[in-house]
Amino acid sequence: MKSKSRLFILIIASVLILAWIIPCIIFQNSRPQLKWDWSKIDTKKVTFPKDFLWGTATAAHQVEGNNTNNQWYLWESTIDANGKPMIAGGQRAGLACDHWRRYPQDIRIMQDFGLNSYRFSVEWSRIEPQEGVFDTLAIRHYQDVCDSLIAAGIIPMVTLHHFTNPIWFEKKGAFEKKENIADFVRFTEVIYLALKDRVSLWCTINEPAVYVVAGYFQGANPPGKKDTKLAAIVLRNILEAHVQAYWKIKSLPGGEQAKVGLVKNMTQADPYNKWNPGDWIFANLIEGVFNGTTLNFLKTGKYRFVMPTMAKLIEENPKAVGSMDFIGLNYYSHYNYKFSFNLDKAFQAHLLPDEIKTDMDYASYPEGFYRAIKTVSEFGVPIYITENGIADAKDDRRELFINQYLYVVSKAIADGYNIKGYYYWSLMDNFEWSLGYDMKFGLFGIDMPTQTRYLKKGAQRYRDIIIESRK
Ligand code: GCO
Repeated sequence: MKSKSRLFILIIASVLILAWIIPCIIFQNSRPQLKWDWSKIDTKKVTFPKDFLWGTATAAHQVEGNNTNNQWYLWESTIDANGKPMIAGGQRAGLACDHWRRYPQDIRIMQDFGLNSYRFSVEWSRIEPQEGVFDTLAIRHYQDVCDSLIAAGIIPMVTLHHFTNPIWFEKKGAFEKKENIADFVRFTEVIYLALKDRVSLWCTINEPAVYVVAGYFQGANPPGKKDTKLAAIVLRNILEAHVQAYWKIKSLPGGEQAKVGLVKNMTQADPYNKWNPGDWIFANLIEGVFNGTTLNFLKTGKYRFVMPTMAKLIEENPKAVGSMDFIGLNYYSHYNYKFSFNLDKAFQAHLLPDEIKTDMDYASYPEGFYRAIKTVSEFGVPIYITENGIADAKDDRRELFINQYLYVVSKAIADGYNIKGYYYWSLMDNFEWSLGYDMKFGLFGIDMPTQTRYLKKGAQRYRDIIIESRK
């Protein structure tokens, strides 16, 4: 009898172990969790194409100063139900880096640094302060910025939408309403026609999934909603806005020659423990919605946003296929998730113990950068790294970060991935949205009272790599 019960227990235990391990092996094969031994990698051995674009990236609201006609300006004076300001410490973008006025000085800094491209966003609320009313002086400003860049040998890359909406657009419901997409397409046409003789690289929407998750799921960004069903609708609409803006540009004079792409943030959702099927199930659920929904829509035209018991939206738009001449990749890191029946806990991201921390809520994970490049290469179009950087107030990790992440770019190019340029986030410390000025992403720091820019020691490695790449 004893031997029978032992055999029974052995069989049950084996089945349970297999039911635990086999899914993890399947999950790991589907999404390998790369981990390199950096002690065996010489990150100084990097090479880049001679025509590679070396840039930095900024966004209007974060650097220009005095952007007071968009929803972020209103958000900055909003407090939550507990009386807590929505921006860390009640900070506001305010004068920011005064880039609206100081752009000639900043362009000189870029030129001295050796940069040959600059990604920046056009502030819609400046161009169209009221619905249908366009400010020719604001348009002139961005034409002058482009002329100054070109005169300095710096190629402009323009982002049409970088998180901010004019107040009048926000009041209409912004991208919550499909009919409002036409407003963004009209703005796209006005700006494209105004800058088409100066700009050949166009980013339609910056990080649609971040705009939606932060604004409609987490509630951390405006409009501060936590409505998964609405999030599914807004993501569909803002992706549709990209598609319509792309084809609008293509229909305009010179549009066929313009290079137009979408900027995708590829933060991976990974399991905290790769041998825990529950962690995998939850991580894959988030990965599917944060990355999969957007990537599959652009690849197949099929929009599928499914979060069991929370939201399900499935639609199709064949015009999404081929709506990118390039893909912009923003890469910072991954988040790791632990399964929990308590959804609030389950959606909490975790840091792995052995990863170098940044000042943000994620670690440095250069291997994830390689994974992201591999993922977006599936579109078969050129890749621009439109953002990559580290929040490092002490500037004691920036040089290592630059060495490791640019090693990844060099390795990816050597491995055959078609990467055309790299834009470091960011040129200078700036307004990091809900975290205010506490996060220091800049190559240059700023003494805010005097607005004096100063090059950070850790940033010099980026300049050295650029110089070495041209020898
Ligand atoms: C984003 C934006 C940038 C950020 C940068 C650092 O990803 O949120 O594109 O505006 O400032 O990524 O977080």
